[in-house]
Amino acid sequence: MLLRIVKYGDPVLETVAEPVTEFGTAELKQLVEDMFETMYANKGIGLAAPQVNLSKRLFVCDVSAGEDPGAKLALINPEILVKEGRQVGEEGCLSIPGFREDVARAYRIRVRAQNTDGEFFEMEAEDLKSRCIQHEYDHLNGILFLAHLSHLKRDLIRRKIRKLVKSGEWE
Ligand code: GNR
Ligand code: NI
Repeated sequence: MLLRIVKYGDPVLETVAEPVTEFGTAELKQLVEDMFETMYANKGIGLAAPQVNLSKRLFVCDVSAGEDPGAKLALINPEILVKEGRQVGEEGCLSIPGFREDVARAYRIRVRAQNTDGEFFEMEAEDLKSRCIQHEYDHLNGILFLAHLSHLKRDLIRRKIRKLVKSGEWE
C-alpha cells in the first residue's frame, strides 16, 4: 500500500520519534513493505517513518534504487556507533521536494539496529549509503537536512517554501 509523504511544515517531521517496542508482528512487517513501496514509487533512496506521519524510530533505504534486491535495508531503533571521515555531497528530501543542497556528512559509519523480528545487528556503510543512513537517522530525531546548511541557505529555502504554501503549491 502506498503511504502519503508529509511535507516540510508538518510538526511530525520536527518531533523526536519513539522507539519501536513490538517486533515480529504482521503489522510491523507490512509497514516496512509499505515504506519500501512508497520510497520506490517516489524515486527515493531512503524513507523514515516520520515522513509517513508515524513518529517511530525506523527507516528503510536502498541506494541501488531497486536495482539490487540485496541492497534493501530496514533499520529499527538504530544507533550510530562510530563516524569516520568526511564527505560533502548533494542531498534532497522527499519531504522537501524541489530543493537540493550540498551537505557535509561522515564518510563511514558503523550502525547497530534491530530487524523486524527484534534481532540486533551491526553494519558498516560508506559513501552514499552512509550519507543516506545519516539523513534517515536525523529524521528520527526531528532533524532535516536544512539544519546542516548555512543560515543564509536555510532562510532562503524557508522563504521559497513559504511562498509555495501561500500560492497553494505545497502539500
Ligand atoms: O531520495 C533521497 N535522496 C537522498 C540523496 C542524498 C542523501 C539523502 C537522500 S534521502 C532522500 C529520500 C528522503 O527524503 N529520505 O528521508
Ligand atoms: Ni528525507
